[in-house]
Amino acid sequence: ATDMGIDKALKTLGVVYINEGTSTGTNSFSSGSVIESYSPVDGLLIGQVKTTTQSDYEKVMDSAISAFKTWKIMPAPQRGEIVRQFGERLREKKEALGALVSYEMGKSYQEGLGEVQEMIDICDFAVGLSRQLHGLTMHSERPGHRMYEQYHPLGVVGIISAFNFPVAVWAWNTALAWICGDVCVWKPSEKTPLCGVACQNIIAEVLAENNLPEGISCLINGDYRVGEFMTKDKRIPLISATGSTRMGKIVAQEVAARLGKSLLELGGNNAIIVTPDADIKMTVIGAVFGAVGTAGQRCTSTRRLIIHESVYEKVKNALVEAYGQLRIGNPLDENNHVGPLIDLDAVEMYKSALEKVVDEGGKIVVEGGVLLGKGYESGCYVKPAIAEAQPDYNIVQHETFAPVLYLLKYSGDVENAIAIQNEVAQGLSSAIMTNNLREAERFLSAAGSDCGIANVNIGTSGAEIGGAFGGEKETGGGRESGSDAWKVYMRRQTNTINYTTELPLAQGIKFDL
Ligand code: UN1
Repeated sequence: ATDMGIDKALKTLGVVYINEGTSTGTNSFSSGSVIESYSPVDGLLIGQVKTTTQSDYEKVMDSAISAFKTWKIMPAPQRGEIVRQFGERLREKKEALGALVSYEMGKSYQEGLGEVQEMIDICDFAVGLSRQLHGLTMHSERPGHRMYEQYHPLGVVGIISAFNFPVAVWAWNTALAWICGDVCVWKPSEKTPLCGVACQNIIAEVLAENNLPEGISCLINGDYRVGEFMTKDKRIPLISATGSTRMGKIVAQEVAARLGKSLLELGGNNAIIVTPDADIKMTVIGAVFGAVGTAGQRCTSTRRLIIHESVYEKVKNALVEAYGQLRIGNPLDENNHVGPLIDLDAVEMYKSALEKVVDEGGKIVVEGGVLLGKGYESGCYVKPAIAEAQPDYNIVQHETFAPVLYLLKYSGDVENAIAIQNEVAQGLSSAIMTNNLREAERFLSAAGSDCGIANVNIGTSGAEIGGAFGGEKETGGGRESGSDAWKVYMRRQTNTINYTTELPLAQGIKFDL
């Protein structure tokens, strides 16, 4: 177990405990109704925040817009220095923030720490990037002309994040946006508002120490109605939203209606293809972590295993055995593998998925169920389940944010497995387990996986921050985090300079006066 008790963690993070009032988080201006945050770990009330009203929101936007004036003209490497300090502060507070993530969201303490590590990693990445916001130079077709492009800050970036990664997804966006010269307004999930307050407190401290306006980082609280203040606000050129496909479709339309840009990270329906000569031990580790890690609440969680008939029974038996060893319970106790779901609604969706798969003809191989009794008082702990199913079942086509894994069988060539893998509406993460070079390359080729992430001999979850993260189709098409994902946070400008005394026109056009 962690020696970072939750009281100590909250104190370290400046988050107000329930008996002592309401957490505001600096620069949140919130004055609306109260959101209470209950822990799915023990069902207890942790704390509360106030929602942001429309007039609070106007104050937030004023502070963001005014901060942008200072921030956008600061040299990018100096902005990088602020992000470096933020990363340092995260290193100091890693245990406390990891514990709060674990307690408020329900993922294991190890995974809570892992999430903070992703924040630290993206800060390091952003610091280096702050000296590499490169544009190209081109050769002009006109004599005595120089042509090049540069990237300028975009403005206020709106970030809407989900409960399952309550701190890391914000950091992926905000660390890049900051070095790009943008200021950010963040609406964390209303299911994990205290994580938002904790992060805001950390960055506010760094900004104050550097005499910078806190409007560089703003926090707003509430549900989708508060998100709507941003999606409809034409002062916000970019909205980055993570969550369900249903939410993403609404956000995309609202932002598109005013010709804003959106970066969407939506649902996944991620599969691992298990080929005849897959390493079964590696397959089981990858599949079990992918399916039950974070209680199946990652957008990269493994939902489907597409197994060749020749190894089907072997893989199934190994999985049943592995599931038998899973310890479900308090995620702050490091002996447990699986923590609770986020809330009782999530438990209902889990139960309904298991009913549906049976209704459609599926067969349960590892029984699910809600856990009751001592240690499970919150009502949010469920048993990870496995069902044998057919690829075209309605429920298999659907993303259920819970530890439910579907076993699908294929025969013949790997192409058949790839076809099943691609036959869903979502396109986030995918994997193949094989020692056969031809199969692996086929899976990665243009005729292979249609997902944003395609792995060989690795599961579907646990991507590193250095690559671009995101997916195709109903996953929304956005890319954030590593590679050149930064470009979406900037506006590109093409510059042509004439250093002659003539004014030749492009395309050889003559216009003599
Ligand atoms: C998410 O679930 O929204 O690849 C993000 C992973 C993590 C991030 C998941 N690095 O599983």
